[in-house]
Amino acid sequence: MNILVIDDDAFVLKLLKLQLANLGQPEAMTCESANDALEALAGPERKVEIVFCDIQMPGMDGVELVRHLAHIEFQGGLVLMSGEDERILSTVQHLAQAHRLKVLGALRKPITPVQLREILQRQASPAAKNRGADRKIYSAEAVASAIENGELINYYQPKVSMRSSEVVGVEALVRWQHPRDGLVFPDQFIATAEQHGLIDDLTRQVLLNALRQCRDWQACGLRLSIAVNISMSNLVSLDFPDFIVEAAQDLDFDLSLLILEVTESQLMQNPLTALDILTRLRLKNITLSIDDFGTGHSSLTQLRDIPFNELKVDSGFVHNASDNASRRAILEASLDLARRLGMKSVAEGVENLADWHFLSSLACCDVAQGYFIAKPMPAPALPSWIQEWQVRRTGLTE
Ligand code: G
Ligand code: G
Ligand code: MN
Repeated sequence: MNILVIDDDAFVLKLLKLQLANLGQPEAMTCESANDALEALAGPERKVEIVFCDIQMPGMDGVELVRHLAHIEFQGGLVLMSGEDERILSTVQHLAQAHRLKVLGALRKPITPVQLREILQRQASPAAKNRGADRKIYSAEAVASAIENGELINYYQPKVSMRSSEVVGVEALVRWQHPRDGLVFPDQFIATAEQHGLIDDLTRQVLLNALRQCRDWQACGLRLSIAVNISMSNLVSLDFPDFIVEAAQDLDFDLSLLILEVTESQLMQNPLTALDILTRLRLKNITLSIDDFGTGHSSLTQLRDIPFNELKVDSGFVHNASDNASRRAILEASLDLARRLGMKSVAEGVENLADWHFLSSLACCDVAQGYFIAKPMPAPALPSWIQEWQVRRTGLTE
């Protein structure tokens, strides 16, 4: 493997080179400065597959290097190293991921042989090749025809009550059943739909499918709420609430079961129109949920100005909150905020038993959602999942 190690500390370079040699990688290049490294990366040599990079360096530091790597569209894996505090390290990791770099690890020094081996395996695995920059993004024409041909289907992720552990509802998450590429995820086409005026058609189709599905479940005795994601770009046509009301009337659907999850990934273009639409949706007894709370523009200003009645704490504050002081403080404050504003609270990203137990111990969260409970699934899989959950939940509440 073609590896490049960058650290201003010559001893660290020597040590890492030795450790890599012990793992069958004797050829690693080393650089004492980020400037030298950028030169090496631009050079005619073989393509570098992994960069190990110290964050704290005189001259160009790790944050600047990340910016340059993004600029040259570095396709390899990146490992960040630091002797600094954990929060700086994880901030740089987020920065690199936001730049769509493929981060293989963020490690405190000294790095152990076990950690190194894991990093090398991660880069070698085929899954790594499908992540990050290689992800296919579809054209507007392709997305438009997917909508037209009915190739979009909903997956559903269950939500359970923290008090009783009973299933209370599902969130609809759109997927594209692509005729050649298989199941395509929303991060590969939602942004395109938003940018090319297709999001309204897309959302309307997701909504109709969700309402129909929810009504069918009701007919078999499953009364579940249904949450649908809408984007700010849906809040520009004033007839959006009327469309929903009509659809619900046609299907004889009780709108108190509908939740609309609003994420503000971009700023509102027309705040007055958005507020008009959102307020009318509330008047029609639809629940309005502020999604990914605490991230992006999903903030306190929105809470103050928009009549939300549910708050979804972003998974970034929920998963691993028990052993991370900042996550924990933000999670607790968000749940408290929801309670004081008379809103229902939902915690996203409950990934494991520790997350579940920690959330239970806080005793102020209404609903939980996450891989620990269930991953998003196609509609026909839900009834048998519910049966499994009935067994599993008894062990959790005892
Ligand atoms: O599992 P998941 O990959 O489904 O979803 C990724 C992101 O796509 C999430 O932020 C989710 O809110 C968003 N998303 C999923 N379905 C829809 C949808 O129907 N409309 C919009 N606007 N966003 C969606
Ligand atoms: O932005 P929104 O909250 O709508 O996004 C939901 C997204 O979160 C979907 O992509 C869904 O697949 C994902 N998701 C659901 N549960 C978990 C979880 O426990 N952990 C993580 N990392 N993602 C989750
Ligand atoms: Mn959501």
